Amino acid sequence: MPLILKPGSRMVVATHNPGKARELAEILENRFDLVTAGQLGLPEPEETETTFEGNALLKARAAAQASGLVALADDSGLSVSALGGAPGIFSARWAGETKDFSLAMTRIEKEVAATGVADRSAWFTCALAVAWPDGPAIVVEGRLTGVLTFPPRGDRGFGYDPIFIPDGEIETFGEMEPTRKDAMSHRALAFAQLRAAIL
Ligand code: ITT
Repeated sequence: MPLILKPGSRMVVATHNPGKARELAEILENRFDLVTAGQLGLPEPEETETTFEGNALLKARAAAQASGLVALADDSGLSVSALGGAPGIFSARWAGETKDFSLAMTRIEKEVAATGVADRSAWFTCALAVAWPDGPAIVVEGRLTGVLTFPPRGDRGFGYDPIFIPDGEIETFGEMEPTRKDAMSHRALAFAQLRAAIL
């Protein structure tokens, strides 16, 4: 049976990151009756997989099983070419227990400088997984390339947005109008695939 999501159906967004939850709600444009994992008091599973897709599936499945609802999860992160793709799936973990992204951005700046490599290219990845409570699941991935800039610029967005300028743009994601970010982001690219697959 093909996997289909009906507009208006109730869905849990399996994230505890408010920045992501806001962007996902904007990108989904009231298509669904959304409730967040935080609102349902669902536990945050440990991210034990080694890929964005693996971790997105793990989070979606855990939320679908715990809630009995269709669940959407996002696993995402920033990969830096000069650092061989780090922090990648460890993007949230580089900000430490206190989720201090100015610390994480400074670490990236220092580690890139220490390599002596001139390349400042980087990319954001977003894996989106949808899991149904009775077992089926689907996962897709979107990627957006850009360049890093230091010091960080702008206080919009979240996470690593202030150091990332998408290719062809002059503003960082931290400076950009949120609707512009939502139109081009790795999250939007992943959602376009999801829409093609199940909507
Ligand atoms: P959940 O697992 O509860 O969804 P999390 O923040 O732990 O929240 P991830 O493990 O997927 O989520 O970590 C992704 C990190 O990558 C996130 O904390 C951000 O710092 C960063 N990131 C992902 N998308 C981003 C974006 O659009 N802009 C800036 N940083 C982003």
